[in-house]
Amino acid sequence: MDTRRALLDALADGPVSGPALSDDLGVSRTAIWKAVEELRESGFAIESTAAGYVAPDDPGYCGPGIEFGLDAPYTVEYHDSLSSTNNRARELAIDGSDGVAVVTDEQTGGRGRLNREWIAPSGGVWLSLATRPVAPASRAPLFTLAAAVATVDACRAVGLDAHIKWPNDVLVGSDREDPAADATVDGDAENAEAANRDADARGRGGRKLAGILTEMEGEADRVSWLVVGVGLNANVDAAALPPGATSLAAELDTTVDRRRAAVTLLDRFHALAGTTDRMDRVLPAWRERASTLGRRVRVDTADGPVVGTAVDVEPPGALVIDTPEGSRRVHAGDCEHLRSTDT
Ligand code: BT5
Repeated sequence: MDTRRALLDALADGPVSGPALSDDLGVSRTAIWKAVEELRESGFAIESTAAGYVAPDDPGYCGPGIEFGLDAPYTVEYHDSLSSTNNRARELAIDGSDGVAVVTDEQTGGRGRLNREWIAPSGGVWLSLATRPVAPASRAPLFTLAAAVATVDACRAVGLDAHIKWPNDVLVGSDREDPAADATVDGDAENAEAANRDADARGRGGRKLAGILTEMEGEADRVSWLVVGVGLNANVDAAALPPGATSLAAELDTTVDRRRAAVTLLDRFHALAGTTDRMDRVLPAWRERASTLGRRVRVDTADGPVVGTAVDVEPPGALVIDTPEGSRRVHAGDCEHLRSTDT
């Protein structure tokens, strides 16, 4: 383990004496001092006290701040602004990095699936994990599902109950609610704006809080690199987002601890998909958090629309849909939740 991470781990347990840590790690005192200075320069304000080095009360939303308290063996590369964390993580993964999370405060060229635009102003959790998993390429969809589970748990950790719409949307609220009806009557502009968002969200299965973009390269029998990118609208003004989208801050009416959300997301992802032998945990965890199962859906696939009742998700992430023509397995596509009367 590198000195900087060992220092962060030691600080999590209380004050750290430089000389004692240098003995424990078998590195020079100068190396410890340098690690302290580097962490301070990255925004993690370590204090020097009579008892030794002490972690700051607020570790901050920065690289070491996110690594502090992280159980997963990931390093975090933090930027104030990037075009796309997926692009940076892809560069790192191609160069051989495994377990580096790229995090940025804002993205200027964020991407969704099929090169759609992803709006990512300052205040969100925009992160991509560069990995080189030992897995066949056919298992790649499981990483997307694991990231969706991890994102729901991150939302729950900061106080908002969210759910998953197959395959990669994390939503809040439901298209079975109809809050728009009341809000428009009293003519309140703020409520009307929220009502419009809700109206637009109906059919999408709720208001979209987060999306996931997985990109990979590999042969059939082996992934060479895989990047899982998550965009979570945390402390973002909902007015800056597209219709039908929302943020944690808008839903909770207060700003959330982005550091906590990012740490939970990375730790949960690692618990589910950090090693291939754990991956049989992904589908049960996904089913528990999904709102798509049991719903009438329409999935637009490359071969045309499939309409029916979503009954299960099967390895490595296919949606099983009961249709009048029989059971269909859908591997990719945009999924719409239908009202029971829709055809
Ligand atoms: C997704 O695509 O939902 C995947 C989004 C992944 C974004 C992350 S951020 C970190 C990493 N770096 C990147 O460059 N990307 C990843 P898709 O299902 O195609 O949804 C895209 C659609 O969602 C757009 O066409 C808009 O309608 C809508 N959209 C755009 N920005 C949004 C936002 N911030 N919140 C909710 N919806 C948004």
